[in-house]
Parts: sequence; C-alpha cells; structure tokens
Amino acid sequence: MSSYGMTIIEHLLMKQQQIPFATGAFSRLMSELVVAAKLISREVNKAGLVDIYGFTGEINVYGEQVQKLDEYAHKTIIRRLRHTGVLCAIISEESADIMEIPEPFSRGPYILVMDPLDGSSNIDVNISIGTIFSVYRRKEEGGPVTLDEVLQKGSEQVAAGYFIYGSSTMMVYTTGQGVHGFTLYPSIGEFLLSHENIQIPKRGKIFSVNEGNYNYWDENVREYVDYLKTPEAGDGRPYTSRYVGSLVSDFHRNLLKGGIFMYPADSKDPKKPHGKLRLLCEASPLAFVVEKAGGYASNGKKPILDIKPNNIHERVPLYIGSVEDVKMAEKFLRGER
Ligand code: P6P
Repeated sequence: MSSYGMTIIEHLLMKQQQIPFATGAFSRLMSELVVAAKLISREVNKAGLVDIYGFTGEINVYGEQVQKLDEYAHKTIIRRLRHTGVLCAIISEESADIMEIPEPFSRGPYILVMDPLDGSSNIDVNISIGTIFSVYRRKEEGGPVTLDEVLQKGSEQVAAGYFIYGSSTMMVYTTGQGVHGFTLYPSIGEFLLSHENIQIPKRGKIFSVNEGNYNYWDENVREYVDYLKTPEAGDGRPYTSRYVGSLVSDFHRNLLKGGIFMYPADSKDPKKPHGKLRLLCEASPLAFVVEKAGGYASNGKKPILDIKPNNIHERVPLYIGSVEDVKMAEKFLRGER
C-alpha cells in the first residue's frame, strides 16, 4: 500500500514503531527540525521583500561573509532544538567549535551536525538553497561531549538528509531504511510524502562540476571530465553538464535523475588543497543519503563514509552520485582508463 501523502510526523512515528525500545527521542528531534525548516523556508521565500538579503558584516570560521539568512537559519535551528532534551551538542558550519547544550536545558544522546543554509551565496539571485543535517549518537553516557564523540565516520550516522528551498520546499532524509522525500504544502503547513524510497539510477548522463577550476585540477581529473564530453562516455552521446553552484540543488537533481557531482581537490587556494566542501557538514550527510538510495560517494580514492574526520571543519574532495559514474571517476583518478 502506498504511503503517498503521509505527513512527515506520521512517517517518523511509523518508523519509530518498527524499532524496539525506541523512546521517541529521535522523532522529537526530527519534528523540531521540521518546524525550524518551515520557519527558514518562510524567510527564504520572502527574502526579496524584506531586508533579510545581504550580509551581517561578520566573517565565519572560513573567512566567508555571513549572510543574514545564514545566521537566521543557524539560530532558528539552535533555538528550536536546544530545549528538546534529546541533544547533547550541535556542530554547525557557522560555528568554529562544538556547541554543547547548556544548562538549564536537559540533554540527550544525539549530536546534530548541520550546514544551516548551504549555497547562501545564491540567496540574492533567487537560486535554490538548502539545509543539510546529520545525526549521530554520542558514545559516552554523560559528561562533557568530547571531540572524539563528534569526529565519527559517516557510516556511524543515525540519520541524514536535507531541506531544499526551491520552486517548492522539500525534505529528503534517511534513517538507513530507504530515502524518502516530502514536499511542503504551505497552505496546510505540512510536509507530505511525495517521493517514497528514492533510488538513484546506477548510471546517469549528467556531470556537475565547476569547470572554472579546470586548470587547477590534477591531470587525471581533467582527463575524466574531458572523457565525459566525448560520445564514448554516454554510449554515443556526451554527458550533459549541469551546475547550479548550490550543492543541495545539484545533488538533489542528480539523486532523482542520475549522474555525478564533483568538487575535486584543486591547487587554486593553498589553504584549501582538498577542495571546498566540508566532510562533517556536507559530504558525509549526502554520502549517507546517496548510498541508502543505491548510489556512492568517494573522495576520489575511498568511500566518504569510511573517512574519520581529523577536525570539525575538515574539507574533502567529493565525487557523489550514480555508483557506476563515481566508480568510473575513481578509475580515472587511479590513472586507469
Ligand atoms: P564554487 C556554496 O557556496 C557551496 O558551498 C556549495 O553549495 C556549492 O556546491 C559550492 O560551494 C560551489 O562552489 O567554487 O563552484 O562556487
């Protein structure tokens, strides 16, 4: 029986009933995250009408200007989730360090990792942007949250997903049993199941990469991208290039249609030898989603989900999407043809 049209809360409770000894803590976490996303969606969709465009004047941990909506998203998620009693810490792309849940709030077993508003450089040109999230379970029973509890491999995630604020607002998430998409119906303020058990095609016809960095790539990366533009790559037709410059948008399109998104290491910025994208807040959550949808994510050499972070804001090269496409990229990067 199709569950089409089921609310996200119904879906969470249905999944919860399938887990023995489930306490409801995870469902509580996710339901508050959904409320935060509805608030962010409302601000994103009216950004053009009020003074919420533009910059706060602050610089984040990466030396990037903080957009007002970045800050709004970051604070909204923290405000909604810190009182739930199910979190012990939050890691945000907008914060340099671990944010432990402070007194007087009660704490729980989960650690939330998030990119509150990815692609924010696209806000003022009306391109879709997104929130990326990931949930881990802490290893200790109590006490201060240690760095080791946060720096877990992506394979240890309890759940991961994203919200995309585009022509419609969607939520895509997995707890390991399938990947499911929900579309927000603003008239009723509910996310309803619209894409049940998403499976990414084993091979696509789309490649997504910023070719402005071509001259700064390793030779093998250039050879792979050049190959994709030949008829041989697509059984008589070259691949199509699609690149929005908003990770959640590029990822979501390829998840549904198939293909590969790449952010290779490049020599453009000596401070970012491993590319621009962050392991904890971006690569690992999307790798968890894509692999539960039958796809694959790699740093060009090994699965993203097998990489134990060395620090909270570690960057990695990212090759993610259809399994055959990512495996082909790995082959080229090994110098094989
Ligand atoms: P570039 C947005 O700033 C972001 O973090 C991702 O959303 C996006 O995929 C990437 O950077 C785009 O980077 O260097 O191609 O502009």
